[in-house]
Amino acid sequence: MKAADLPLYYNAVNILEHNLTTRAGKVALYSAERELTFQQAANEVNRVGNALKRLDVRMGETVAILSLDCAEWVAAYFGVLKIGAIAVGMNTLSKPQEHAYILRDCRARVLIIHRALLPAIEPIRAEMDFVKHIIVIGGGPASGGDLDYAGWIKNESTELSVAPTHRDDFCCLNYSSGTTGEPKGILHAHKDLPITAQLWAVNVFGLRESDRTFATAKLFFTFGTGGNLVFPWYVGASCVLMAAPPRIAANVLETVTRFKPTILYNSPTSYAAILAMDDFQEKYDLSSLRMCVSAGESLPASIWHGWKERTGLDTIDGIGCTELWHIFISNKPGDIRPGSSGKPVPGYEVRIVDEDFNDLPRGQVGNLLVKSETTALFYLHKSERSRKTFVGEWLFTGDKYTVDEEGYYWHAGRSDDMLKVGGIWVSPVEVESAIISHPAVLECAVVGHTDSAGLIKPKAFVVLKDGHAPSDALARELIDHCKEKIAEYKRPRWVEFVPELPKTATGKIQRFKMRDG
Ligand code: 3UK
Repeated sequence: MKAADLPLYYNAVNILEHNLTTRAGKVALYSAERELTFQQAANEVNRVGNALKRLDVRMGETVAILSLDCAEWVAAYFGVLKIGAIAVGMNTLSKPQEHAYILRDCRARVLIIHRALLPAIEPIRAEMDFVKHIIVIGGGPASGGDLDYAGWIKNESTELSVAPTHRDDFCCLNYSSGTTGEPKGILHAHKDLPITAQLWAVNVFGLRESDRTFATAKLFFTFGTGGNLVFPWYVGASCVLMAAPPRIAANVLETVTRFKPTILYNSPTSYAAILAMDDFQEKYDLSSLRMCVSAGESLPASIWHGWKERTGLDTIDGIGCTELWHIFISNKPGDIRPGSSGKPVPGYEVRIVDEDFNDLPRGQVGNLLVKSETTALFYLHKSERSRKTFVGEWLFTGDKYTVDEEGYYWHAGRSDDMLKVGGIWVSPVEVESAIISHPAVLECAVVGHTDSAGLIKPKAFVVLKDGHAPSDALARELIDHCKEKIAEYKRPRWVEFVPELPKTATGKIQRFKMRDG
């Protein structure tokens, strides 16, 4: 499928609404809190759209969503799209200062937030210059000037005409972290949703109407928005949402047992956490699953085989990125090389090149470039950075890859110092500044280190100030110190005390010298 196959004036709410003619009464969304049919979902989307228009939200404006995965997240998302506005899916794990930056950068006037996340914005309320309306999901009377979501949409009409959006109009904005500096805003157009759904979910993965998806990747990641909302609804299938954190393996297994999905989208870290439980196959019922997906970081072959042995299920590992919206190199049911990312998804072109953009022969490791109609156009408010990443028609992914004689692609790390931990970006610089804020630390460097499951986790090399001696207790204290300063998944799992760090002549820390191997 190509963009030109879509109508010139296309709105991605069609992914929901095309279901109304033939399967309006089918359950579209399952969750512990609410269940919605396609008709109910469409009605609530229209109510939200009307309520947003009443707040004077216009085409092209942003609306921020900071919520656990729930029916209201979905209604808010498609409500925003339908009126031609741009949905900003915010990361629920971020700290208040990151929220403050993003709300300022995207200039959302309306913030739709889950009650459970209110503490994350209390400290920054005074800094939220652009936000004029806060809508609170999760029941109960809202405090101060905030509006309660249910009351806000209650008297709105379930009729709403779709905004005349161009297929190239932006519809969603996601923020992705970099090594230094602020997160990068990545905009996608309405066309990118059906194109990624068709090219990967239908043509490669074989998603079908009878499927029921469940993703541990949350809806604020495009991995989650695609895998667990846009793709199932594109083919008339249903999705299962879980508000609880996916870090806890029991939450994931209980949800599978209770809601019986056929497809599980998961990260390698979460597969490893489940495999670490001795008796999960006996305690939980995974018999509804027919196929699993892994993305966000590389899936080691040992985890692929461990999962196959214990569950009998095949896992499709595919690499995606926010800049392309979804998966662009993937294994395929019936054609899997455990440990590899598979082959380019038809519709995406890829190249492996040296530092001067010359194509490299098979077997050599180089920089991965991708060409696609779904590539974002730029990073919002970051022209310098954009020019380095969006090189003509090619996207510089920052990933190192090699392709074997049979055409399978193998991930060989990153060309920057960024780490993917549990499928989520971690900047070594951010972890280093958390560690350096401890009074015993002179300087430090954070790099990726492979754990016993073959997964990358942060490791800190620390130089202590005079008068402080290395000890296990101090190592633990530094890790606890990080937990207070930054999101917990970013904390170092190991601390190694060293007398000095390797540096360039100009004093720049050479993190690559401390990596494994
Ligand atoms: C890494 C992988 C090896 C790689 C994503 C599926 O992860 C997603 O998007 P992000 O923008 O990160 C992109 C980067 O993550 N990566 C992702 N998947 C794999 N590395 N094997 C993999 N299977 O460094 C890539 O550049 O957070 C994943 C769908 C949508 C997504 N946004």
